[in-house]
Amino acid sequence: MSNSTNLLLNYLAATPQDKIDAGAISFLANIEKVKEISPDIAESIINELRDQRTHLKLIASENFSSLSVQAAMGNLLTDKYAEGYPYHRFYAGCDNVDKIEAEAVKLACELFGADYAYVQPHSGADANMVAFLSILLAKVQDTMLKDMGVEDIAQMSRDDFNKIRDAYGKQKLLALDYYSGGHLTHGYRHNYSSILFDVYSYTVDRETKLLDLDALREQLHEVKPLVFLAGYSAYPRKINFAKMRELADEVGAVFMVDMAHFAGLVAGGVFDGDYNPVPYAHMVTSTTHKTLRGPRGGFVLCQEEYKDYLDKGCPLFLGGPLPHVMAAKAVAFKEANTPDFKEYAANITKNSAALAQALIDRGVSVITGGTDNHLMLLDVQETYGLSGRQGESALRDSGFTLNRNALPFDVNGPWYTSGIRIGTPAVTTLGMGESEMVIIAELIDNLLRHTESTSSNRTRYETDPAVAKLAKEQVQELLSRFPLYPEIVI
Ligand code: DSN
Repeated sequence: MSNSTNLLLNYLAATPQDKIDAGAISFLANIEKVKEISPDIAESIINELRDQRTHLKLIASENFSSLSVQAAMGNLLTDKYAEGYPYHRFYAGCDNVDKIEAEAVKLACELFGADYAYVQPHSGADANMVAFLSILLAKVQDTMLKDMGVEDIAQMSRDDFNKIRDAYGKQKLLALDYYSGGHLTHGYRHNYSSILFDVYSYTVDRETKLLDLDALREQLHEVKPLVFLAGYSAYPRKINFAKMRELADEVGAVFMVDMAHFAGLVAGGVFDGDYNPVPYAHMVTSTTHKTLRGPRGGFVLCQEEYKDYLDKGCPLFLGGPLPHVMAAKAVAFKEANTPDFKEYAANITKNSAALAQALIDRGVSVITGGTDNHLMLLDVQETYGLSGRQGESALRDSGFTLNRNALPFDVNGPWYTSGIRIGTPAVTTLGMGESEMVIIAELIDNLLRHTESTSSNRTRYETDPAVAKLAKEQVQELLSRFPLYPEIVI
């Protein structure tokens, strides 16, 4: 491979010694090593960097992890099997993985003030599955085993074990409806959660699009679920978890919170007191890569009573843990336990509020009239006569990356949708502030006002070419002031 195409050597030759950065070396060295086997994959990684540098990332569930997080993930730790949990493994040679996982657990507990953390889940969906199964084991299986006087399920007859399996299928889950902002794993019909549970959903209020705790209380008393689940992927307001726990206690439900979206706001102290789920929920699940800004992955926090059940996540459901990702999670938990991260978390919500207000000032229909967290939902059908899919695509053409999203009671369904969801975690990581949010609002609104639906099937659209061109230039100008990974020169 010639030096002219070797990004690492070019970088080293062109960079003054005191400016050389280990993160940049590590990234570029990785690219060169991948290139030796697969130039196409190396090219795609570089192209992804180019894409993220030239598009404004407004996807509410994405962020930019640090190069330290990325470096912890890309190494030989991927080669190690470590089924079990720290210092209790089904494989030999796990001493270093034991230390890594134990450190990640300790840091997660410190960061969130939790009794116990389980950091093996590979995603938020896996974290929810581990939590659901742990609750079923604790509340259904163990209670039945006790009544039957049996200690080990492996010793049970097929008929007796089937009694437990039958009982699992009858357990009720009450969770936020997908269209009201709940996640797929919260009982969506096309998801495993609706196979595992007899699912009941609560919705937001049809008028205000806000959660109505009085209506929810009534529904809880009617359904009496085993699991009462709070948390969301697309709800723009904060939730009073202290109050929700009181409601759960009234009917003896296990209170579970999925904080995947707002874990960074909890870690950074923006959601505190009654709005911090950790002291109130029996079980809290999360991802690590959204507002928390870590590697792609999941984790679960729980109160002491569920600790031993969570530790069975593997072999119960998860395959081998990913030691490289657990190492990166530990790095991210450490990064999040700093004054800088607190400031970052506060800025996410300041930016979100500023962006929502600027859109409202321009006449855009923002669901619930604003936001308390990192995300907002725009009704693009009502405001511009566009489906969410048309809005998403038109914006992407001009340099915005965001996603369409179903709105409460959406008549356009989950594929076309009537909404777009906007989040501020990534642009806040780049260092943008409230004045940039006003610019972004102007660009989005102007572009969508000059976009027309050109097909009855809610797919095709046309944007005024002059407006699209100008928006693209303005996005590039904005991004040039807030470069992504400026230390990496390609
Ligand atoms: N896909 C994530 C989101 O965008 O909200 C949730 O899993």
